[in-house]
Amino acid sequence: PRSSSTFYERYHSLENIYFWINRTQQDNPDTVKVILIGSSFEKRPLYVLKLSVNNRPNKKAMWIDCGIHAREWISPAFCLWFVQYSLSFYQSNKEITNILDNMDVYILPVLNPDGYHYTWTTNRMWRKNRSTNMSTKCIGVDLNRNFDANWCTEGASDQPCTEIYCGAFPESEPETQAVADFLRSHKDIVQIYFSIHSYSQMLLFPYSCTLEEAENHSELLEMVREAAQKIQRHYRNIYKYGSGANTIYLAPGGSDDWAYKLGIKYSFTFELQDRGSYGFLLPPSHISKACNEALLAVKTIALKVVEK
Ligand code: ING
Ligand code: ZN
Repeated sequence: PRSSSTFYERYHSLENIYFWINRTQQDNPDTVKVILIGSSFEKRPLYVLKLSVNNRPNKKAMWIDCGIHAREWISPAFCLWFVQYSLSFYQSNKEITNILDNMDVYILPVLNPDGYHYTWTTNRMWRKNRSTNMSTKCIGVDLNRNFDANWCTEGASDQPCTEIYCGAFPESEPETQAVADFLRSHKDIVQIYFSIHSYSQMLLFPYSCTLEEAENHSELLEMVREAAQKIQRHYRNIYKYGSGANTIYLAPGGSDDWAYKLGIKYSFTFELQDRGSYGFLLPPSHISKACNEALLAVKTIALKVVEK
């Protein structure tokens, strides 16, 4: 029932997510820092939350970004969910405690704020960012085709009016550039990369930009297999898993492939609920289960890396 749903079981406007970021930092000054990593095409700030529970030097880190595609509302909801869970259950849940004791977490709740805002005001099904270009009247670049990983080959389009437009050149978009610059400057500490999408219930890893296997393919496969198995046992829900190109489709210019090629050997894209009944319009009543499934997968993989 609506009366009993919490803040985290609802979708939130961009403005409210900005308020939430600010309040979360103020309420947890020892644990949460807010880092401005850049701004969007329409000049909205791109804030990353850094969760860090102790001052141990030389800690590794994990990155999670949400909301690269505007209409995938469950994705930003997951980033908020993850932060809330981490802050609430550090010291009481042994897995999240172990993870946070060993790594900092960088969370970008809305990678594509202009697109997200546009889905709240104008077109619920918008996917791309909102950048304009003199040479066309069509708006937006698919930010998950704009990274420098076999950029704009088969599975992307150089036509600005399509949903999978790769942009004028790799990292042409300020949102892509901000993420890429941050990860380049933190590549020695970031061990795990997660990008959260919906829908279709899949746990994916590189490559999506080629049918070739990643160097540690079997290790990545084992990680997502275990995560999918845990989701099935705990939540009775099926997630497919495998490399992107083999499991979903060939798609160049994606963020996880780029992060992998940068040297982040544990790089993943999750497609959260559902498998198409509601698609992008997942009802708020499903947020809790969808986020708990993804949380279990993140924890499973992060623990594997911590325990290596
Ligand atoms: N799916 C992703 C997309 O951008 C993907 C699939 C994963 C592409 C990893 C590239 C790399 O098309 C959705 N739902 O957006
Ligand atoms: Zn997506």
